[in-house]
Amino acid sequence: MKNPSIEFSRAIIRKPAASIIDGLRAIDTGPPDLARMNDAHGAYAATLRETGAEVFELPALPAYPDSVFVEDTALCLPQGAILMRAGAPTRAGEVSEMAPVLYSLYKDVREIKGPGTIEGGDILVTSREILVGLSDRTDQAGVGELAELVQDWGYKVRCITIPDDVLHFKTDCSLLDADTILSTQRLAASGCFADYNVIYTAPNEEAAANAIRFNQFVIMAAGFPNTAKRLRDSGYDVREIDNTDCAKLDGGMSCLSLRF
Ligand code: CIR
Repeated sequence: MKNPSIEFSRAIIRKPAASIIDGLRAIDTGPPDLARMNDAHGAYAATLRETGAEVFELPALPAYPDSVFVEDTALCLPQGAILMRAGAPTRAGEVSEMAPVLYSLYKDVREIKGPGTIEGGDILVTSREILVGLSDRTDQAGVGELAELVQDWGYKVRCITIPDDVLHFKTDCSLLDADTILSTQRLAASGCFADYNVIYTAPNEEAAANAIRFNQFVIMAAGFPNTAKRLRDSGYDVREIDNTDCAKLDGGMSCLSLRF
């Protein structure tokens, strides 16, 4: 049977805009290089397509520097889609840009209306539950509203406290298969994954944790050889994509797509 947490027939991505140089970041390590980011984005799209999935590529949105990180705008489930409510004020308008796309693809689209906030990067859907990290972008009220919206679809929502200096929950973890999570030690230390198998990122490779399992591939950022080896040794078919420029904006592999 299909596992909708790791098997997908569609993905939505958005081209990076030249305004990406104004994207949000915790620490400024210099401007991202648009040409190199476009190359990496193309490689990412090609890898998704290689699995047989249909990939919808939306045009760049210069008014929203962070709009390449489409994951934060919505949660896509087999039963329907839920439009998020961004915690970052400069990103709020990205949700209304995504809304018509999801209305055209889904019969049931629901909305986080607020006052709480919640961003897709804080949500990990496993085969048994929806885990949501409380971050600077996602608050209790946002999680509560999500829990109400997905209740009739049969989902249980569990709140997780994440380390202070981590942007989103999924900055530090990814689902690898029905029972297995890739995580940093600092995130898993709270015991939040006690009921799962956990593969840890290798020492000093915390930035490898934001990966995606997309059909047959685990797609991860390039440059983390020890974590890549751990994954390959565990039997995963790993693809590595240059994440140099997204990383300057605290983004990674999950942020770049909505998968359903
Ligand atoms: C932001 O700070 O919102 C963007 N610069 C990065 C968003 C990364 N998205 C994600 O982890 N899902």
